[in-house]
Amino acid sequence: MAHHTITTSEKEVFDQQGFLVVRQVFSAEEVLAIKDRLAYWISRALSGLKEGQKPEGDTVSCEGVLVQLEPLVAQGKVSVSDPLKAARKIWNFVAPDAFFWKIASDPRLLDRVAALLGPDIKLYADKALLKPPEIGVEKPWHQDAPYFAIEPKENAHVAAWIALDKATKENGCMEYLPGSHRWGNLTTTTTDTYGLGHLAADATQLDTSQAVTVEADPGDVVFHEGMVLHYSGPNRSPQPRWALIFDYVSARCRYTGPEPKPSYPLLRGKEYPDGL
Ligand SMILES: O=C(O)CCC(=O)C(=O)O
Repeated sequence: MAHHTITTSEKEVFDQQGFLVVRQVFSAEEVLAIKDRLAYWISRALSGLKEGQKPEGDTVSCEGVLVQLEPLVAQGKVSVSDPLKAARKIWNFVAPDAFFWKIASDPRLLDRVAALLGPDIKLYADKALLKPPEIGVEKPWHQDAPYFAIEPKENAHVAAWIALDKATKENGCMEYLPGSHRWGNLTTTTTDTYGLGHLAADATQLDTSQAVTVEADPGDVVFHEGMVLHYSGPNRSPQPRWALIFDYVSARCRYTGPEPKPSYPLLRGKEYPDGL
């Protein structure tokens, strides 16, 4: 089986910038299959809403899969008939769905993650951010690791951000502050834009003119380090901007959250007695 590792220069880019773009990892057919499967779960979860049912808060659940409505939809300010254009986020689909387990364990991702994170890899979270046309809101500047109940925060997490649509500046592609994974934890405030209560960095303290905008085609993957500052803007276009994201962490990390500790599946390598 081919080994999909990264080159020395790719590793250097990742170490220096905190993110690395790898183009055309998944084929157009694979991307369509992923989108179909996400659409299946979103439609199932939101099917009750078509009949006028109101969700509890902004999130609905279906067999453990969670779907969060876009804030303008949840607040009743915009009415969207197509459920696929009403959802902001879907998560927890790997546990109940072997299709997504296979994608999360795909060697094209795990070989590269192993080269960046080390050989012992657990899945901390799986999600898709959907940024629907015209109404998808921004995700403020933040680092991921401060969201996670893990220690240490540095060199412990790699996200694989997989473009499922063409992602452009206009529909809210990813933006990164290169090198910011070495700046320590700046994700220390809460912004309540749109009632989403995001943990975020204070953007007024950041020189965002240094940000690198990463436009992507379907099937491209951005690997980013858990402490790199990143942002995605609102979707002002008529096109959706779906992305699938797996948060991989080192199995050596300690768990720092409340008991009982959730079970984080080991995807590769070995468990550690004091590890996650
Ligand atoms: O996909 C996006 O718009 C934002 C993703 C993100 O910020 C994250 O995965 O932490």
